[in-house]
This record gives sequence, C-alpha cells and structure tokens, in this order.
Amino acid sequence: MTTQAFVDPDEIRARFSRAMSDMYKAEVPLYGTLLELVSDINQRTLANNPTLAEQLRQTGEIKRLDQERHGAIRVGTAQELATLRRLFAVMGMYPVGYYDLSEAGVPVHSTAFRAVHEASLQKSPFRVFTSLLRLELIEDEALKQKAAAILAQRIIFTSRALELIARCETKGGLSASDADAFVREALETFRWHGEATVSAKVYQQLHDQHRLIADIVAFKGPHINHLTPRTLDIDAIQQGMPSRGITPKAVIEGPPPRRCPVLLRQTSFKALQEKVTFIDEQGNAVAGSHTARFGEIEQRGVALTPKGRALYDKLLNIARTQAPSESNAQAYMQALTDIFAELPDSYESLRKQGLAYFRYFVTDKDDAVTQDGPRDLDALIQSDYIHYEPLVYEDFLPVSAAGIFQSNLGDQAQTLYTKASSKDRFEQALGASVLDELALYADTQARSLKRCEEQLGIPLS
Ligand code: OOG
Ligand code: NI
Repeated sequence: MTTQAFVDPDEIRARFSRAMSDMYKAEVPLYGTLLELVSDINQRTLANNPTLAEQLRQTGEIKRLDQERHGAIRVGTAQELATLRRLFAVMGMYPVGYYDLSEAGVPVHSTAFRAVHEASLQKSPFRVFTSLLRLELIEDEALKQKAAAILAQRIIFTSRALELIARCETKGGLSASDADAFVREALETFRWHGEATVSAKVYQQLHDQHRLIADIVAFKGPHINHLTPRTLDIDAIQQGMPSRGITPKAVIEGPPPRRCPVLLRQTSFKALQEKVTFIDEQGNAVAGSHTARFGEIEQRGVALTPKGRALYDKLLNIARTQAPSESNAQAYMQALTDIFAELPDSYESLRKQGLAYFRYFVTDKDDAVTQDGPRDLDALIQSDYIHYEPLVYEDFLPVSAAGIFQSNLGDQAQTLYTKASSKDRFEQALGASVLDELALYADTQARSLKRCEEQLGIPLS
C-alpha cells in the first residue's frame, strides 16, 4: 500500500492567502492601489532605516512582509462558526484570543484564526478576525426570530468544501489535488455576493436594528469585508493616502508613534457604497445599495507581556477619556503621545522591565563561552554572545477593532449593550476553547532561549 504525501497545512494557508488577495483585488480595485502604496512606503522605510531592515532580516519577517495580510468576516450562527473552525484547521489556523465588541456598541464577539508557531507564522502569517453575531442582543423579539429563521436557511460552505474538510479530519491531511480543490472551494465562502437573500423591507428592518446585523443576516455568506496589508510606517501611509484618492479615518487607532512600535496601529477608510439586488415578495430582483467593505492598513510592533499590556491599557484608558473624533484628532494624538511617555521607548528598557517579549539569538562571536564565563542572560547580552529582537504582535486590539467597526458604520448614535461579555458562550458556539495569545508569545520566547542554550552549550541562569 502506498501512502499519499499530504500537503503541509502551512503551504495550504500560504496558497489560500494568495488566492484570497487575488480575489479581493478583482472585487475591490482600490485594494490594489493600497497594496502599491504600502509596498512603496515599505521599501522606502527599509532603505532609510538599516537598523529596522537588519532586525526584520534577523527575525525573518522581511520575507513574510510582502504577503502579510489579515482579513475579517462576520458569521450568524454557532454552526457557521464551528464549521469555520474546522475549515481553518485544514490550513493550520487556530482560534486565538477572545474579543468582546458589545461594550463598544457592536453586537458581536470574536476571535482571530491564525498560525501559532513562529516557524508556521514565518511561512504564512495570514490571519482572519472572525466575529459571531450575538442574536441575543436584539431586543425586538419578532425581528430576532426572523433573523434566526433567515440564517437557518443558508449554507455558507460548498458541499465539496465540507467533504474535503471531513476527509482532512479522517485522513490527517490533504493530497496535492485535494489541497488545490480545497483552496478553490474554501474561497467561495468568502466571496462577495451582490444578491441579498431578503427583500428591501426586511433588509431595512435589520439595518434599523444595527447596520452590522443587516450585513451579517441579509446575504448569502460571510464576504470578506477587508484585507489588511502590514506597513512599516503607518504615519507615512496616513499622509500618503489622500494623494492616491483615499480619505483615511481621522485618527490612527492604538498607541502613538514611537521609536519602538508596540502592539498594533491601524487606520482605515470608509466602506464603499455597493450596488446590490434585493428579492421582493414576488421573487423579483430590486436594485438597492449596501456598504460593507472597506480598506485598512496596519503597523505591527512588539508583543507586550501581561505587565506591559496592563500599562498599555491603563494609558489608553486615560487618553480615551476624551473620545477621538474628526474635530479633535490633533489634540487627541498629542495627548496620546504625552500620556504614553510612561511606557519606555527603547527595547532595552522594555526588556529589562519585563514589559515586552523578545526572541534571543546567538551572535557570530567566535570565541566559545568558557567554563567560568558568564551564564546569566544579561551578562551574555552585555558581552555580545546573545542578542535579541522584538517579538512581533500577531493579534488584535479590542478598542482598535471597535474604532474600526465604528468608523465604517457611519455616525449613527451608538447602541449600548448591557449584557455581559460571554467567552463561555462563544467557545460553546465555536466547539473549542480559544488559545491564550500571551502563552503563545511566552512559548516562542522560551524556545528561542532554549536554542541559545543548545548552541552555546551552557544552561542559562
Ligand atoms: C472587524 C473589525 C476588526 C481589526 O483589524 O481590528 C478588525 C470587522 O469589521 O468585521 O478587523
Ligand atoms: Ni481589520
């Protein structure tokens, strides 16, 4: 009996990410413009900043930068979410983190599907921010029932995709031809469909409840609503967007500009008005419009430890006592910069104070560490046996995500949801627990230290 070789899930993910990008470029031409801007600015930044270029070469990120993207989707039911989990697992993507957006007036909760090991992330860092509608937050009982009934009728996966997921689960992998078919079939779930599944009247009812509810319930599937490239200089992007005919939101979400970027900074531009067709009671097509998709760009910095994250959250909360808006954008950015002065802006301080995660590497220093030489990490760094680079943040930020959702929802009054966050319910719907992102960063850091020990041939103290 011959055993067929399986395609590496990392390879399937890399292919899927490329296919998704090509599909989105064809669907939203402005996305192509955005990729060009990001690529220009990344090249310029690397040319002007040799230290950054060297840092990204050391961690390997320089190679993944061109293909680095995150997408976002929203689904309506537990079953859809649970099947998506199985679909993403075929490509080596697992649910990481829990985000409650209801505090920000958005009736969803979310996770991010992504690769978890640094070697896999290096092959393809593709991530998908995935939100589940919380129908229980709709107060109008009749509308809630109607939305549930509409959702119960749709199947967002092709039957071939479902077959291939099941085959991968029972056999432990996919052959080359199955992997090709899987990429093609899985892509269908994320495609844009101009035909709504409901009448203009029902769409309006859903929309009146919350624009996001209409986006999730009234269409055939969870169209990808943005695909975000990673820039090395988001301030340059924000400035460069108008010259390419793109108007960004007023304020970049996340921390202020710094020498040593932390976590995640994001900016976006408004959703496009798109032509759609509704189906009236007689089954006729009626022209209408819907806004769902938008553009976003992000810059990623070092992942913070629980201690660093607590400080970040504290400072952001202080800054946000005055909510950022069009009219106070400059004052907000200045206040943010002043308030964040408390978070040290050198990798050395961030490391020494245990505020951020790093990866450690053995240098090419020739002479071996002697028997009575240094054992202690700081001393080995001091004497140039080991050096370290920031470990990049791979996840999302709930306050930023809420800001991104909001900026694309228009200026309607915000809904306030009082029901508490519900990680347990989310995990029940998902059919699995979400992974703790902080443990993943700690693991990567620990693996890099272990490798140093092996290479130097000494235990570190
Ligand atoms: C997701 C918004 C969150 C991010 O980058 O924080 C997000 C959505 O609009 O569905 O993508
Ligand atoms: Ni996003």
